[in-house]
Amino acid sequence: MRTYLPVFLLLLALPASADAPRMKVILDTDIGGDIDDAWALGFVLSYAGFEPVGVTISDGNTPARARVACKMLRLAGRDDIPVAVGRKTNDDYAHQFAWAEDFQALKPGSQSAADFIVERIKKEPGEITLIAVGPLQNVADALRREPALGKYVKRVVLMSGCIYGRSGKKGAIPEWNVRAAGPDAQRVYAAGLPLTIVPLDSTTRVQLSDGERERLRAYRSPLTYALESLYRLWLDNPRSRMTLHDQLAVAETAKPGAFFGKIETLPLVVDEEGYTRIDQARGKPVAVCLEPKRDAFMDYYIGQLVGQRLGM
Ligand SMILES: [Ca+2]
Repeated sequence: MRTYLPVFLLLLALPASADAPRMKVILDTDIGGDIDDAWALGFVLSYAGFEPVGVTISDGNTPARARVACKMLRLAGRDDIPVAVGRKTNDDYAHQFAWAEDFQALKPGSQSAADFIVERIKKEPGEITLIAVGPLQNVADALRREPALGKYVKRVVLMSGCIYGRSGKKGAIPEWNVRAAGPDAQRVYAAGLPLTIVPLDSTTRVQLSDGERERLRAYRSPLTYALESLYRLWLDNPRSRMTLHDQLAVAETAKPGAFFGKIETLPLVVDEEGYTRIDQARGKPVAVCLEPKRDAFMDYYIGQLVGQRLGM
Protein backbone atom coordinates (compact mmCIF):
# COMPACT_ATOMS: atom_id res chain seq x y z
CA MET A 1 0.00 0.00 0.00
CA ARG A 2 2.85 2.35 0.81
CA THR A 3 3.90 2.72 -2.81
CA TYR A 4 0.52 4.27 -3.64
CA LEU A 5 0.73 6.97 -1.00
CA PRO A 6 2.74 9.56 -3.02
CA VAL A 7 0.32 9.18 -5.95
CA PHE A 8 -2.60 9.67 -3.59
CA LEU A 9 -1.01 12.82 -2.11
CA LEU A 10 -0.30 14.15 -5.59
CA LEU A 11 -3.94 13.68 -6.56
CA LEU A 12 -5.01 15.58 -3.45
CA ALA A 13 -2.73 18.45 -4.40
CA LEU A 14 -4.00 18.79 -7.94
CA PRO A 15 -6.29 21.77 -8.55
CA ALA A 16 -9.82 21.14 -9.75
CA SER A 17 -9.97 20.73 -13.50
CA ALA A 18 -10.12 24.01 -15.35
CA ASP A 19 -12.86 22.42 -17.45
CA ALA A 20 -15.09 21.59 -14.46
CA PRO A 21 -18.35 23.56 -14.75
CA ARG A 22 -18.45 26.46 -12.36
CA MET A 23 -21.54 27.54 -10.44
CA LYS A 24 -23.04 30.75 -11.80
CA VAL A 25 -23.99 33.12 -9.00
CA ILE A 26 -25.44 36.59 -8.49
CA LEU A 27 -24.63 38.24 -5.15
CA ASP A 28 -27.31 40.65 -3.90
CA THR A 29 -25.74 42.72 -1.13
CA ASP A 30 -26.11 45.78 1.11
CA ILE A 31 -22.33 46.21 1.11
CA GLY A 32 -20.91 49.14 3.06
CA GLY A 33 -23.00 48.87 6.25
CA ASP A 34 -22.00 45.89 8.34
CA ILE A 35 -18.56 44.58 7.43
CA ASP A 36 -19.49 41.03 6.47
CA ASP A 37 -20.85 41.96 3.03
CA ALA A 38 -17.48 43.15 1.71
CA TRP A 39 -15.86 40.02 3.07
CA ALA A 40 -18.64 37.93 1.47
CA LEU A 41 -17.99 39.60 -1.89
CA GLY A 42 -14.30 38.79 -1.41
CA PHE A 43 -15.32 35.15 -0.90
CA VAL A 44 -17.44 35.14 -4.08
CA LEU A 45 -14.53 36.57 -6.06
CA SER A 46 -11.98 34.16 -4.56
CA TYR A 47 -13.76 30.81 -4.76
CA ALA A 48 -12.69 29.11 -8.00
CA GLY A 49 -15.87 27.04 -8.15
CA PHE A 50 -18.00 30.16 -8.71
CA GLU A 51 -18.60 32.06 -11.89
CA PRO A 52 -19.99 35.38 -10.58
CA VAL A 53 -22.33 36.77 -13.25
CA GLY A 54 -23.45 39.88 -11.40
CA VAL A 55 -23.51 41.89 -8.18
CA THR A 56 -26.72 43.70 -7.24
CA ILE A 57 -26.99 46.35 -4.55
CA SER A 58 -29.84 46.61 -2.06
CA ASP A 59 -31.14 48.85 0.71
CA GLY A 60 -30.49 52.39 1.86
CA ASN A 61 -27.98 54.52 -0.04
CA THR A 62 -27.56 52.05 -2.90
CA PRO A 63 -25.46 54.33 -5.18
CA ALA A 64 -22.87 54.79 -2.39
CA ARG A 65 -22.90 51.05 -1.68
CA ALA A 66 -22.39 50.35 -5.40
CA ARG A 67 -19.19 52.44 -5.42
CA VAL A 68 -17.73 50.19 -2.71
CA ALA A 69 -18.61 47.09 -4.76
CA CYS A 70 -17.22 48.59 -7.97
CA LYS A 71 -13.92 49.52 -6.30
CA MET A 72 -13.54 46.02 -4.89
CA LEU A 73 -14.22 44.45 -8.29
CA ARG A 74 -11.68 46.77 -9.89
CA LEU A 75 -9.00 45.97 -7.30
CA ALA A 76 -9.66 42.25 -7.73
CA GLY A 77 -9.27 42.58 -11.50
CA ARG A 78 -12.92 41.64 -12.06
CA ASP A 79 -14.21 44.67 -13.98
CA ASP A 80 -16.04 42.20 -16.20
CA ILE A 81 -18.68 41.45 -13.52
CA PRO A 82 -21.68 43.78 -13.97
CA VAL A 83 -23.04 45.74 -11.01
CA ALA A 84 -26.73 46.73 -10.91
CA VAL A 85 -28.16 49.17 -8.38
CA GLY A 86 -31.45 48.63 -6.55
CA ARG A 87 -33.87 51.28 -5.37
CA LYS A 88 -32.49 53.84 -2.96
CA THR A 89 -34.41 53.84 0.31
CA ASN A 90 -32.47 56.50 2.25
CA ASP A 91 -29.39 58.79 2.16
CA ASP A 92 -27.72 57.34 5.24
CA TYR A 93 -23.93 57.46 5.42
CA ALA A 94 -21.72 54.58 6.56
CA HIS A 95 -18.01 54.86 7.37
CA GLN A 96 -17.00 52.36 4.68
CA PHE A 97 -18.41 54.70 2.00
CA ALA A 98 -15.35 56.94 2.53
CA TRP A 99 -13.16 54.21 1.06
CA ALA A 100 -14.80 54.57 -2.37
CA GLU A 101 -16.24 58.09 -2.19
CA ASP A 102 -14.25 59.45 -5.14
CA PHE A 103 -14.00 56.18 -7.04
CA GLN A 104 -15.09 56.67 -10.66
CA ALA A 105 -13.06 54.13 -12.65
CA LEU A 106 -15.80 51.51 -12.80
CA LYS A 107 -19.49 52.35 -12.89
CA PRO A 108 -22.62 50.25 -12.35
CA GLY A 109 -24.83 49.49 -15.32
CA SER A 110 -27.95 51.53 -16.04
CA GLN A 111 -30.33 48.58 -15.63
CA SER A 112 -32.06 48.29 -12.25
CA ALA A 113 -31.05 45.45 -9.95
CA ALA A 114 -34.47 43.79 -10.25
CA ASP A 115 -34.48 43.97 -14.05
CA PHE A 116 -30.93 42.61 -14.13
CA ILE A 117 -31.83 39.67 -11.84
CA VAL A 118 -34.87 38.70 -13.91
CA GLU A 119 -33.19 39.07 -17.28
CA ARG A 120 -29.97 37.32 -16.32
CA ILE A 121 -31.68 34.38 -14.61
CA LYS A 122 -34.18 33.87 -17.46
CA LYS A 123 -31.36 33.91 -19.98
CA GLU A 124 -30.03 30.64 -18.51
CA PRO A 125 -32.94 28.81 -16.85
CA GLY A 126 -31.92 26.46 -14.06
CA GLU A 127 -28.31 27.64 -14.12
CA ILE A 128 -28.02 30.61 -11.76
CA THR A 129 -27.98 30.67 -7.97
CA LEU A 130 -29.02 33.92 -6.31
CA ILE A 131 -27.31 34.67 -3.00
CA ALA A 132 -29.02 37.54 -1.14
CA VAL A 133 -27.32 38.85 1.99
CA GLY A 134 -29.15 42.14 2.57
CA PRO A 135 -32.74 43.34 2.94
CA LEU A 136 -34.84 41.83 0.17
CA GLN A 137 -36.07 44.79 -1.93
CA ASN A 138 -34.33 43.60 -5.10
CA VAL A 139 -35.47 39.99 -4.88
CA ALA A 140 -39.04 41.17 -4.15
CA ASP A 141 -38.94 43.65 -7.03
CA ALA A 142 -37.69 40.86 -9.30
CA LEU A 143 -40.70 38.77 -8.21
CA ARG A 144 -43.05 41.70 -8.89
CA ARG A 145 -41.70 41.77 -12.42
CA GLU A 146 -41.57 37.98 -12.85
CA PRO A 147 -43.77 36.10 -10.35
CA ALA A 148 -42.57 32.79 -11.83
CA LEU A 149 -38.93 33.52 -11.05
CA GLY A 150 -38.80 30.27 -9.04
CA LYS A 151 -39.16 28.30 -12.27
CA TYR A 152 -36.01 29.85 -13.71
CA VAL A 153 -33.63 30.24 -10.78
CA LYS A 154 -31.52 27.25 -9.72
CA ARG A 155 -31.49 28.11 -6.04
CA VAL A 156 -31.92 31.11 -3.74
CA VAL A 157 -29.73 31.28 -0.62
CA LEU A 158 -30.40 34.00 1.95
CA MET A 159 -28.69 35.24 5.08
CA SER A 160 -32.03 35.77 6.74
CA GLY A 161 -34.28 35.10 9.67
CA CYS A 162 -34.12 33.73 13.18
CA ILE A 163 -35.96 30.53 14.06
CA TYR A 164 -35.14 29.30 17.58
CA GLY A 165 -32.73 31.93 18.93
CA ARG A 166 -29.21 33.28 18.75
CA SER A 167 -25.97 32.00 20.17
CA GLY A 168 -26.42 31.83 23.92
CA LYS A 169 -29.92 33.37 23.79
CA LYS A 170 -33.08 31.34 23.39
CA GLY A 171 -36.06 32.84 21.60
CA ALA A 172 -36.42 34.22 18.09
CA ILE A 173 -36.03 37.91 17.25
CA PRO A 174 -36.86 39.84 14.06
CA GLU A 175 -33.65 39.55 12.00
CA TRP A 176 -32.42 42.75 10.35
CA ASN A 177 -32.60 41.68 6.68
CA VAL A 178 -36.23 40.66 7.24
CA ARG A 179 -37.26 43.57 9.45
CA ALA A 180 -35.65 46.28 7.28
CA ALA A 181 -37.95 45.52 4.35
CA GLY A 182 -40.77 43.48 5.89
CA PRO A 183 -43.30 43.44 3.02
CA ASP A 184 -40.49 42.52 0.61
CA ALA A 185 -39.38 39.66 2.84
CA GLN A 186 -42.99 38.45 3.11
CA ARG A 187 -43.19 38.33 -0.67
CA VAL A 188 -39.91 36.44 -1.04
CA TYR A 189 -40.77 33.82 1.59
CA ALA A 190 -44.27 33.33 0.10
CA ALA A 191 -43.14 33.02 -3.53
CA GLY A 192 -42.39 29.30 -3.60
CA LEU A 193 -38.74 29.82 -4.53
CA PRO A 194 -36.19 27.01 -4.04
CA LEU A 195 -35.17 28.73 -0.84
CA THR A 196 -32.41 28.06 1.68
CA ILE A 197 -31.75 30.37 4.62
CA VAL A 198 -28.79 30.76 6.92
CA PRO A 199 -30.41 32.33 10.01
CA LEU A 200 -29.05 34.19 13.04
CA ASP A 201 -29.25 30.88 14.92
CA SER A 202 -26.13 29.85 12.98
CA THR A 203 -24.37 33.07 12.06
CA THR A 204 -24.14 34.43 15.60
CA ARG A 205 -21.93 31.46 16.46
CA VAL A 206 -19.20 32.48 14.01
CA GLN A 207 -16.92 35.42 14.81
CA LEU A 208 -13.52 36.31 13.39
CA SER A 209 -10.62 35.72 15.78
CA ASP A 210 -7.56 37.97 15.93
CA GLY A 211 -5.43 35.12 14.56
CA GLU A 212 -7.71 34.62 11.57
CA ARG A 213 -7.72 38.33 10.81
CA GLU A 214 -3.92 38.38 11.01
CA ARG A 215 -3.65 35.36 8.67
CA LEU A 216 -5.58 37.31 6.07
CA ARG A 217 -3.84 40.64 6.69
CA ALA A 218 -0.42 39.04 6.26
CA TYR A 219 -1.33 37.79 2.78
CA ARG A 220 -1.09 41.29 1.20
CA SER A 221 -3.05 40.92 -2.02
CA PRO A 222 -5.07 43.86 -3.38
CA LEU A 223 -8.25 42.15 -2.24
CA THR A 224 -7.05 41.34 1.29
CA TYR A 225 -5.73 44.91 1.65
CA ALA A 226 -9.18 46.14 0.69
CA LEU A 227 -10.86 43.85 3.24
CA GLU A 228 -8.52 44.98 6.01
CA SER A 229 -9.05 48.67 5.10
CA LEU A 230 -12.82 48.30 5.22
CA TYR A 231 -12.55 46.35 8.47
CA ARG A 232 -10.69 49.26 10.08
CA LEU A 233 -13.31 51.74 8.92
CA TRP A 234 -16.04 49.52 10.34
CA LEU A 235 -14.45 48.97 13.78
CA ASP A 236 -16.30 50.84 16.49
CA ASN A 237 -13.67 50.00 19.03
CA PRO A 238 -10.62 47.74 19.21
CA ARG A 239 -12.66 45.00 20.84
CA SER A 240 -15.18 44.73 17.99
CA ARG A 241 -15.22 41.41 16.17
CA MET A 242 -16.87 40.63 12.87
CA THR A 243 -19.72 38.14 12.93
CA LEU A 244 -19.61 36.26 9.64
CA HIS A 245 -23.33 36.34 8.80
CA ASP A 246 -23.13 36.76 5.04
CA GLN A 247 -20.07 34.60 4.44
CA LEU A 248 -21.92 31.60 5.88
CA ALA A 249 -24.60 32.01 3.18
CA VAL A 250 -21.87 32.12 0.52
CA ALA A 251 -20.27 28.99 2.03
CA GLU A 252 -23.61 27.15 1.96
CA THR A 253 -23.86 28.03 -1.72
CA ALA A 254 -20.32 26.87 -2.48
CA LYS A 255 -20.58 23.56 -0.61
CA PRO A 256 -24.24 22.78 0.17
CA GLY A 257 -24.63 21.23 3.60
CA ALA A 258 -20.89 20.93 4.23
CA PHE A 259 -20.65 23.50 7.02
CA PHE A 260 -23.80 22.69 9.00
CA GLY A 261 -24.62 19.85 11.37
CA LYS A 262 -28.35 20.01 10.65
CA ILE A 263 -30.59 21.26 7.86
CA GLU A 264 -34.30 21.37 8.65
CA THR A 265 -37.01 21.94 6.06
CA LEU A 266 -39.59 24.16 7.74
CA PRO A 267 -42.82 25.83 6.56
CA LEU A 268 -42.02 29.51 7.16
CA VAL A 269 -43.88 32.79 6.91
CA VAL A 270 -42.75 36.32 7.72
CA ASP A 271 -45.12 38.08 10.10
CA GLU A 272 -45.90 41.80 10.41
CA GLU A 273 -43.16 42.34 12.98
CA GLY A 274 -40.42 40.70 10.95
CA TYR A 275 -40.30 37.32 12.67
CA THR A 276 -39.74 34.21 10.53
CA ARG A 277 -42.41 31.91 12.00
CA ILE A 278 -43.10 28.21 11.52
CA ASP A 279 -46.64 28.01 10.12
CA GLN A 280 -47.84 24.56 9.11
CA ALA A 281 -50.92 25.94 7.32
CA ARG A 282 -49.53 28.87 5.35
CA GLY A 283 -45.74 28.43 5.32
CA LYS A 284 -43.75 27.56 2.21
CA PRO A 285 -40.95 24.99 2.68
CA VAL A 286 -37.57 26.54 3.40
CA ALA A 287 -34.29 24.71 4.04
CA VAL A 288 -32.88 26.14 7.26
CA CYS A 289 -29.14 25.73 7.95
CA LEU A 290 -28.41 25.05 11.64
CA GLU A 291 -25.50 23.97 13.84
CA PRO A 292 -22.60 25.61 11.95
CA LYS A 293 -19.25 23.83 11.89
CA ARG A 294 -17.38 26.95 12.92
CA ASP A 295 -13.75 25.87 12.62
CA ALA A 296 -14.17 23.90 9.37
CA PHE A 297 -15.96 26.86 7.82
CA MET A 298 -13.42 29.45 8.99
CA ASP A 299 -10.48 27.43 7.78
CA TYR A 300 -12.10 26.90 4.41
CA TYR A 301 -13.17 30.53 4.09
CA ILE A 302 -9.84 32.12 4.99
CA GLY A 303 -8.14 29.52 2.79
CA GLN A 304 -10.14 30.72 -0.20
CA LEU A 305 -9.28 34.36 0.45
CA VAL A 306 -5.55 33.79 0.83
CA GLY A 307 -5.44 31.29 -2.04
CA GLN A 308 -6.71 33.80 -4.53
CA ARG A 309 -4.38 35.50 -6.99
CA LEU A 310 -6.82 37.94 -8.49
CA GLY A 311 -5.47 41.35 -9.39
CA MET A 312 -1.86 40.44 -8.64
CA1 LIG B 1 -25.52 42.14 4.54
